[in-house]
Amino acid sequence: MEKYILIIGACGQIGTELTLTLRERYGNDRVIASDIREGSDNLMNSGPFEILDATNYDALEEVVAYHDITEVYLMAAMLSATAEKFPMRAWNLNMNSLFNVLNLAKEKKINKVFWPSSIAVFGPNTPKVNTPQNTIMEPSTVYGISKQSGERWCEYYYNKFGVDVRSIRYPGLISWKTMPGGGTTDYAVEIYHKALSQGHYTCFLKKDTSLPMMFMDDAIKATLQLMEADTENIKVRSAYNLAAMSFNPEEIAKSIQQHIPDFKMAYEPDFRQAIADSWPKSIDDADAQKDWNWQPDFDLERTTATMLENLKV
Ligand code: AKB
Repeated sequence: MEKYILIIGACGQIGTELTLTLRERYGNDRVIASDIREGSDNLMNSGPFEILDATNYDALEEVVAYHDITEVYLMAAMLSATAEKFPMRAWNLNMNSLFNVLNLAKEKKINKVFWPSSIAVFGPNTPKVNTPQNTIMEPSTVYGISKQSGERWCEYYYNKFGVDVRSIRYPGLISWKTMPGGGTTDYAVEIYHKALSQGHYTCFLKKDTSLPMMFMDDAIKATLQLMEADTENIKVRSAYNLAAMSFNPEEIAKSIQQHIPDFKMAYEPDFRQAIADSWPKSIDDADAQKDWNWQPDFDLERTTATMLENLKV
């Protein structure tokens, strides 16, 4: 059967790069990008695009039928910092879009679903270092609660209805093509832009706040590896832990100073500090390594070199 892919939230930080990579892999016409607004030129000009609100089931069903969609990547979500400001909007967007996609798969209108989870599923009572796949969770943020609930529903739809849904708990993602929006780990992208444009950055987290992070190329690689893995190898139907590197703001500043010696960093922690403090410092991704051969390519040094190289004018 021919594969036709729909990306929901295609104009966001992950969606943009995922769409471009899937288009290279499967052909521009087989990958339909969608979002509630238009995106970057390279995304808009490289293949089909639909304006789509994924919380509207009828609109989603129509796009899926029109394009003969077989697989959906649901990348639309409200992230941790914004979700604390708009709890009900976050819950409605994050949960209703997921139910709509899972129900399409349950009704056999699509065959396969990717849905992103996050390290935000973990909470203050979770072991913080090398956080295992299965452990205490108890998320304390609106976003984390929605992601943990989403994981439970994904596993339920797999067990009860045989829905082939696959998921990853993404760490903070670092990319140069599209800015993140509304997350707690966004500082690790903003810092490179500010280092190049102003030579200094004021960080909204304390200097010793370590968090799990990953360069976007690794995140896309993992996503495609998971989606292309044989069904019998997928043992986790909630979401896989995934790791690449962990660092704190002081360490990323030092890695930038290797390239820009005069770069200065200041610290003014805000409400996002409490969110970061509730998350793990590092992640144990042994299951992803074992089940679908996960290995990252980018450490902090390579990430910094690649970010600065691509962002400099
Ligand atoms: C956020 O900071 O909210 C996200 C995430 C870790 O899921 N980047």
